[in-house]
Amino acid sequence: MDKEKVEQLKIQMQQWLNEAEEFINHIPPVQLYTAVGVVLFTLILLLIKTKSIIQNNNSNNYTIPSVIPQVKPGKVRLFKRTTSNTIILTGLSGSGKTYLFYQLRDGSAHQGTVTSMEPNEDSFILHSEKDKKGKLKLVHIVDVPGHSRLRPKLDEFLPQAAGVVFVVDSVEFLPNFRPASEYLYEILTKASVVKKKVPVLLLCNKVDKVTAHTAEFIRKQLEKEIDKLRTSRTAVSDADISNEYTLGVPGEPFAFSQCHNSIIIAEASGLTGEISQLEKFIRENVKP
Ligand SMILES: Nc1nc2c(ncn2[C@@H]2O[C@H](COP(=O)(O)OP(=O)(O)OP(=O)(O)O)[C@@H](O)[C@H]2O)c(=O)[nH]1
Ligand SMILES: [Mg+2]
Repeated sequence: MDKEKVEQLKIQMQQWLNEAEEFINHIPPVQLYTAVGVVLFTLILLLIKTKSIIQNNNSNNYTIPSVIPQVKPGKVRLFKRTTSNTIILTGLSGSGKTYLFYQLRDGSAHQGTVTSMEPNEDSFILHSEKDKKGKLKLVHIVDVPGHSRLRPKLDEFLPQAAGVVFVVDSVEFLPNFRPASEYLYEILTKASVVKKKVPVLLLCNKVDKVTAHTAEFIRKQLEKEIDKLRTSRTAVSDADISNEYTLGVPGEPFAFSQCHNSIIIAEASGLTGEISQLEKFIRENVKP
């Protein structure tokens, strides 16, 4: 009984093969070669893409397990998107990120914002450019809360960042410069920032107050503190280090100019809307 079935199946398959052969013989050779070429090309593209996904995932797993892989499973993009329009606002809690976010979007500070508990994000045309004609590109601004428990959210957005704005409170700078330097150090040593050379703007905010420290003073203090952090962190055993990259030039005092990504410093006031240097940074990194 079983033998009979196998025999029948064999005959059926032989028939199919004959039909397929006949069908192929009827196709003009040019069409046949083109079809084979297209299939091969697609397979090669898929192979290249899969290889790069595996490499991405491997490097992320090895270095920072918490970083979300750049390509999510199921979302296979054949061609890498080369331009991003995401700008991330980061910095300690109370430095004024949410005020800046609303100034950029609405041209007003939405007085009375409270400590943010969730990232605030939106895509829009900068308020100051709303009346401009011509080619304008939407910018995607993400304001990541500074509370230490919410900071891991940053890792979700960094892989798409076209630029990072690190907001510093220039008025309350001295009581906060240690935690601020630590947070900045953490960002500057992240693989997602170093590898893609993401430009960073150090934005000294709240300059409307006369007691605000100058950008130059803030830069020097941050550099000094990062220099100390660099020495102490390198001394810790390798196993405890979550930062993948070391900063600056060994043996030389740390300076932002030694970083491979561009790090610039500017001033702003989210309260009064003096945000032209911030807008310039956004425009330079999110091109229409
Ligand atoms: N003088 C002055 N005060 C400001 C300015 N920007 C913000 N502030 C004050 O700083 C407080 C905090 O500002 P937010 O924008 O909420 O701070 P944040 O960085 O979003 O803080 P988190 O959401 O906790 O991370 C505000 O309530 C304002 O009182 C500024 O440009 N000048
Ligand atoms: Mg906020």
